[in-house]
Amino acid sequence: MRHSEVLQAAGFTQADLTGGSLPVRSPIDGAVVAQVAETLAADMPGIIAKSKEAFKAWRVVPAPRRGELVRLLGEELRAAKDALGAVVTLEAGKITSEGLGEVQEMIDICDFAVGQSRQLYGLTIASERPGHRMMETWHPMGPCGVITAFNFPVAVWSWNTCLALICGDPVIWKPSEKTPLTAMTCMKILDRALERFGDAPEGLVQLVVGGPEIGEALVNSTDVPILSATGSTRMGGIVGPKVAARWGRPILELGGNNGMIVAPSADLDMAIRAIVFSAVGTAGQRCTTLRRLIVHNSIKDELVAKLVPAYASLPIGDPRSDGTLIGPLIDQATADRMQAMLDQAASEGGTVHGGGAANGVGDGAYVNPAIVEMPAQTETVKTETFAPILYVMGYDEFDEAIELHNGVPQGLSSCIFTLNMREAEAFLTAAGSDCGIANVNIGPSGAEIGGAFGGEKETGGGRESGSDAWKGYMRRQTNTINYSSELPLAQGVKFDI
Ligand code: UN1
Repeated sequence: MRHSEVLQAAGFTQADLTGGSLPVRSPIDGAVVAQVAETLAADMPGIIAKSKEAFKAWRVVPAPRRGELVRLLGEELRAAKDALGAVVTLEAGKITSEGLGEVQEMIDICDFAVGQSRQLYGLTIASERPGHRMMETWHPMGPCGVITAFNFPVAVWSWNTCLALICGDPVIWKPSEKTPLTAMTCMKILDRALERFGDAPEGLVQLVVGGPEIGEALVNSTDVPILSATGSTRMGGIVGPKVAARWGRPILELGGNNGMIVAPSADLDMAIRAIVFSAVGTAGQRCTTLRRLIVHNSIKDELVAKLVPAYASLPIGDPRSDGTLIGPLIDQATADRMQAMLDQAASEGGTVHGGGAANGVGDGAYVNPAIVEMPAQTETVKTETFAPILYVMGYDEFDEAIELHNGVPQGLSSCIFTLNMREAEAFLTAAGSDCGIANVNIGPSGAEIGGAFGGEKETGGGRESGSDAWKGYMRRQTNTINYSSELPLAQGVKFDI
């Protein structure tokens, strides 16, 4: 399908796509596919005020009823899966199967959140005082700002929005300036769910499109108590302290530098499949992408000798075509940075296999994925480059592998390939991986929504998606109820008047 047909199928009108100040390029061929309208910074106070009003109404809607809206959103997403997936491919350059996979991730979190809407459980706590009862209650927090990145332009919004909605919080969404069309498509889909729902307050979910000053208004407003931001560590380093300084709650999901330890007992065929998917899938532009391979020296040469030809045979090209496994990078600047980092790694003693522009592919930023054998974990290896570069390092002792693995500033995802249960278990202990996600015999990317998603250190500490991440969108209240006719004080304090 041509770009215009994809946009038409997603429900765009000419008016949506023309006349605005923000050009939108498809990484597939660099074509400008739309000029969309941007939100004015001057409009942000009104947008935030509207969200505050919506909060007053939404917070008292029973949570299972709020879940009904998310259930309807899940239905609408199912119906729009192909259309939205195609816009993800058009605007983010993902291969068709990954574009659809991202929409499936949205559907999955809808289902999760619907169930969760009936399980916003607090504890009942034994009181030390006679005739007293203690409990905790979870209440809605208020407007939730959601700042998302280009690489998962819709799924990350849905993780945050589905939980925020069932928790009673309105949402103001600022997508990446590179991917406003996927965001606008989501809003069209959500509108259909809102219409079927009937009586949701106006402004429950608002989209703001534009540059940093738009995001800044969300970051700085005390009327936006929760600010969830996904993107670079540099961005998080600015956003996090600003939100904290005004006593807001940041949920940060920042850079990763995800590693895999390959132990001597590893099933190498399985490891190779996992390595290739997690290192070159999404053209190396997932925050969970595999970037470091820490391989036992006894199998390192064999593994590299198998990986290099496997890499060379990967189909690179138009992400819409059947069989393509590697689509374009988001833009040429990313390809240039990849090349600069490969040059830097070579100057540090690295042996580079692959890299460079993929010839004969088209007008987008198509690159050959690269494997770089490194003599040590240098500064270049410790830096997250959002491109398909896989650094390979050797180890002799298991403890050395763990040390190398944890010896980077980021802490998102990690894994080990081993059939030795002692190593597998040790990797998951307090002295093992220091990441938010740690896997055994699975690559570091492609997490399911059921688990809490996020990581430590420079990754920012936030948790989104499954498990009890919903608690990040609510305030906890501890309640003590006295049903006796006495007024005993805790800790045995006497204060008779
Ligand atoms: C991201 O790259 O920001 O685990 C999110 C994964 C996906 C989510 C990635 N489920 O790779």
